[in-house]
Amino acid sequence: MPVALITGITGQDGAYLARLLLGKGYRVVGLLRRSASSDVIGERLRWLGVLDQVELVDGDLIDLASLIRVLQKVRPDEIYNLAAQSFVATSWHQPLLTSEVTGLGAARMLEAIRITESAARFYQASSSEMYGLIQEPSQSEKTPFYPRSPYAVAKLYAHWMTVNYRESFGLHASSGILFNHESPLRGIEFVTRKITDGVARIKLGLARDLSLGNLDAKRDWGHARDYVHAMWLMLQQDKPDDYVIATGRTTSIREFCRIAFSYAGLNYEDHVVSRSDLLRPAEVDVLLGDASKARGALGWQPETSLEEMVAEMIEADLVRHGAARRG
Ligand code: NDP
Ligand code: GDR
Repeated sequence: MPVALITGITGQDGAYLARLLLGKGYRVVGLLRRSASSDVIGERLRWLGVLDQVELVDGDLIDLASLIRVLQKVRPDEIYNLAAQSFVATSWHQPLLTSEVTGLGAARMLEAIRITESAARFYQASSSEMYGLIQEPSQSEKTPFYPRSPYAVAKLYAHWMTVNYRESFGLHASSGILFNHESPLRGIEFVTRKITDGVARIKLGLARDLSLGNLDAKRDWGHARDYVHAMWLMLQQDKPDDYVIATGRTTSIREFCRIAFSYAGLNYEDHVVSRSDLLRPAEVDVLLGDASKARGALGWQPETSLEEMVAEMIEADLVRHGAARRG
């Protein structure tokens, strides 16, 4: 039975990836950092019905010794490094922590692989944020990077360390440059989930308005369920490589609002307010991914449209708020 270690298993992608790998017959072990809020740990895994099928081991990307111990104990065949301080806006408030976890954390895991002489295949969760101030209208693996936040700078470091360890030490290390992907399990602080949660609250009469920042930014949004499949495909290849994963369609926040509010029979212009205090110090104005390489080499393509995903997210938020209201 193949063994997979997932860092960030309690996050959105970790939960979907765990379910995918369990379905493929893997033993799935997740790295879990200590938290005082143990009652909410595993909420996403529980939502997907797989919490009791995964093993959780103590560890933290900040603590190299814990990573070495986990690799010695678990002996994984595949390592998916998804853990990160992943919220771009927070990275300006906590740039050093973001560098420690999102940047150096990946380097620590790569070092742990070397030190333990593990033959595990390694996946690094790279990001379209690395393109930042875009240098080409459509971004592929060949497009130069221009990061615009401490988060993106940290991700770029982790990306190049992954490439460097592959070239220096022959590690089977791949980097997935994933564009934004969402789901009902997306953190509430990210704009899509903030919007679908807001739509549900307004529809149920629990709120009237929704405050957002920049409505003109554009993102290439896909579904997390489809994107974790691409992660797995990358580690099944004979040769490690880097791949862009994206839908090839870009949509503004404003248009996302229009689609989401109209799904619930509402007009976004009656409810959405743009607040200057929610703007970022530096913005990524537009992202549009070119995933031709992944389509050709991995046979990967997105299965879920933006409209289908929005509907799924709103339905889930209506259930959450409806259930909360019933107490
Ligand atoms: P989430 O923010 O939902 O999950 C982040 C995970 O990292 C959580 O499990 C969190 O644990 C864990 N974590 C944070 N700090 C540490 C630490 N010091 N040690 C161990 N674990 C830690 O992210 P997503 O699931 O959305 O994204 C997964 C990865 O993919 C991230 O690296 C993200 O930056 C990257 N990415 C995401 C994209 C997206 O659109 N979703 C696009 C491109 C890249 P806890 O539950 O304890 O907080
Ligand atoms: P992003 O996602 O920064 O692209 O990073 P986020 O959803 O936070 O922002 C997307 C865009 O929406 C604009 N925006 C708002 N964003 C938030 N969060 N809240 C608001 O109220 C709001 N109003 C407008 C932002 O300015 C931005 O332009 C995500 C994360 O998952 C990263 O970890 C990942 O690497 C990238 O996607 C790809």
